[in-house]
Amino acid sequence: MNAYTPRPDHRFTFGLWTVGNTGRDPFGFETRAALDPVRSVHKLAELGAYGVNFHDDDLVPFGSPAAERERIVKQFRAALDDTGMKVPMATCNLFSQPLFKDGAFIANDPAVRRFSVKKTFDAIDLGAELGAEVYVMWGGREGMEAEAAKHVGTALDRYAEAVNLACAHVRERGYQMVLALEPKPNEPRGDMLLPTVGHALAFINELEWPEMVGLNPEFAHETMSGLNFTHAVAQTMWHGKLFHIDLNAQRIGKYDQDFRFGSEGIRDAFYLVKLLEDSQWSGMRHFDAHAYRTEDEAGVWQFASGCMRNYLILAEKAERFRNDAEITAALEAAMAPQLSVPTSPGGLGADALATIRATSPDIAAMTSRGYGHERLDQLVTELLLGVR
Ligand SMILES: [Mn+2]
Repeated sequence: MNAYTPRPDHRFTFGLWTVGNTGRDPFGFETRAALDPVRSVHKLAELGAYGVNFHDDDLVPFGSPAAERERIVKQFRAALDDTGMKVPMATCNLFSQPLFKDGAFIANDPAVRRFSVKKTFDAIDLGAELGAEVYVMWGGREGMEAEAAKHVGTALDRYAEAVNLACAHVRERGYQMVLALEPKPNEPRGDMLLPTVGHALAFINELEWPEMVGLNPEFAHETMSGLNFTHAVAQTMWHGKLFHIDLNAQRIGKYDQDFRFGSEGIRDAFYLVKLLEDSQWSGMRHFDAHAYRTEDEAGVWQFASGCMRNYLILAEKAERFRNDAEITAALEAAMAPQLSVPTSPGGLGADALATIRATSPDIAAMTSRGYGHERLDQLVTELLLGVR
């Protein structure tokens, strides 16, 4: 046991689909056997995780009869009881079955849309049954390749309608559950709706019960577009909409990699962990990632441990950042604390506007000053490289 040993109070969670990933990709078949969800629960508990999350079909295979569903859920619940593992989040697979080829909530065929909403209701019920308080909505097939086939504004009408129906179901059943939309720019569709955090935040304002809906931003998804994930999460928090988070690693410009957290983009991962820890974010540290295709089951558990261990190492670096006197001095030299000073301390009234109009700063002094960002950034780099 040491400072980097995961414990349940660190609130690390994994999707059943993450450790259960069989290594299949668009060019090759499975490289390892599927994992029994019960085994994943026991193994993750042993490694120090807090809980597991799942898509409906990860736990109960698509099309299972009611008796089979009951048997599986009973076994799974027994594993949770044995280990103390929780199910903080649930979600619905609306992308694997061929019937979703034209979309789920935005399929042109109303029958496909109605079935997608019904499947969502069932997944919400299954999640609620196992204690989930967050329901994630990733629209894996909500997009298109043939631009002519779907009008985007009308598709957004149908998308909003489906999210509203899900909210109505939660309200009618009286669940303590919020919904979290997960943006992604592309993959598997050529272009997907709600491609970024910004698009999704704006979409929430058009919903029937916007207070019930927030976001589940994912490291890989914003990074695929070349966007700064930490900024996306910070703005999501600023709107009070960070309901869940998907942690993994990704290089800009590549296919959706879903690598072990911290394996790529260490600097970006550091600023993200620093943001979550500095703001004492109370949610789960959820990993939506999978082991490399080269791995056997032992490699899968190395992958899971690595995700948690990297988070804890970066959390310790964030604490060192806070307590490092030279970094604090460099932040002061950069005037970082003054960003909290309002531009107009007097507010928005006539006097305050007059004060702004009368301002006459020392332009030459403002022009000539340096902010010392080179020194500040080098200090952070040395912190991350382990030499301070
Ligand atoms: Mn995800």
